[in-house]
Order: sequence, then C-alpha cells, then structure tokens
Amino acid sequence: QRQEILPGAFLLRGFALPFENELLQDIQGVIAEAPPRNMVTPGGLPMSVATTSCGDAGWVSDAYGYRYSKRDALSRKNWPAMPCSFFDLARNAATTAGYKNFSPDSALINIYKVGAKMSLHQDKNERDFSQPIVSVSLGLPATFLLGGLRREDKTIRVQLVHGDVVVWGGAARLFFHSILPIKVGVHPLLGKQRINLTFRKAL
Ligand code: MD3
Ligand code: FE
Repeated sequence: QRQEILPGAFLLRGFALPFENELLQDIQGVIAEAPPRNMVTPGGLPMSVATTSCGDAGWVSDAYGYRYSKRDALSRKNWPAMPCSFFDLARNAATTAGYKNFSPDSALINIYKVGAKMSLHQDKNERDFSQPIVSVSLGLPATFLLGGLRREDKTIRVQLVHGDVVVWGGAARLFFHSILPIKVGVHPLLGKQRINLTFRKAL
C-alpha cells in the first residue's frame, strides 16, 4: 500500500513489518558499538531525542552546528558499518517510491522516550537534495507534522506507527517538519520507546 502524501513523498504503511526482528537485532548491534546520546544543539540545549549513526557518515551536532562526520567526535571512532538489512530496506522502499538505485551512506538512529520530541526543522546538511530520505518508524506511534519551505507555513499531520516507511523526495525533501512529544504507551516489541531510522545519501 503506497500513499502519496505530497508530490514525490510516499507513505508505505507497514513496509518494514516483515523485517522487524532483523532490524531490531541490527539496531542493538549498532547501539552496542556506538551508544546513543543526547546531542547538544548549536543553541546549547541537549536534544530530548538520543541519536547514533552507522554508515560512512554520521549526523552530529555540537556548539559548532549540525553536520555529517566520518567519525563520532566523542569516541573518535568511525561509525559502525551499515547493516545489510538497513541498506536493503531503504533501497527497496526508495525503488517502490520511484527512486532507483538509492544508495544511502548514512543511517541516523533516533531514540525517543515518552515525552521526547523533535522541533520544527529542515534537513539540508546533505550534499544532493535530489536524493530522497527514507524514514522507518518502530515502536510507539508518533504524530509527524509536515509544513512547507517556510517555517511559518501551515502543517499537515501524519500519524506514523510501527513498521511504517516514508520516502521523502520531490519538493517535500526540503519542507519543515517536526515530531510531537511521544505519548505514554508500551509497544509489545520495543516497550516504552519509539525508534526512527532515517537513511540519507549525505556525502
Ligand atoms: C520530511 N526525524 O531525523 S522522520 C530527522 O521521526 C527527523 O525521527 C523524524 O526529522 C523522526 O531529521 C522524522 C521523517 C522525515 C525525515 C526527513 C525528512 C521526514 C522528512 C526530510 C524532509 C521532509
Ligand atoms: Fe528531519
């Protein structure tokens, strides 16, 4: 089932469900090598979401700003390799949405406890905006808000649940978006958290 949210942005409901166990195992593996942490924004506030990455580049934030880095600035180690399960899922989802040969070099793992949120922002640290971003939602549900090219633009709401995959291409690729605070709940597989994977061609 494929729903076009906006031109070029496709919601694939339940697309990741057949792979949930493999994905969770591989997430545990990455987390063991690169523990998630609450990165500090350039404004100096720690994010409520804990993040880690795998692949050739990882997303980092500190007093100097947001960027992709080949190493984790804290551990000074390279990020773990991207598991095949991650790469294959992202590539297959992109193909289903009409983006051939998507080759992500970065997977960002966002871990939300109850109450964690992500404020309104754009994703523009990647080099090539013609490449989509693929997102995978796991665990507790979230309300996602999608705006426009300007911060003030009105937003639409999309409910994202366990197993949903969204391919963000076209004009929506640069739209402002946010995640509302995660509501209290318990997911049968993940417990009291939401994990979101975003796949990008960063470099
Ligand atoms: C729409 N993450 O990591 S995923 C992010 O659920 C981020 O953790 C949210 O926004 C999360 O940057 C939302 C969906 C998503 C990701 C990137 C987008 C939506 C997007 C880029 C452009 C437009
Ligand atoms: Fe984003």
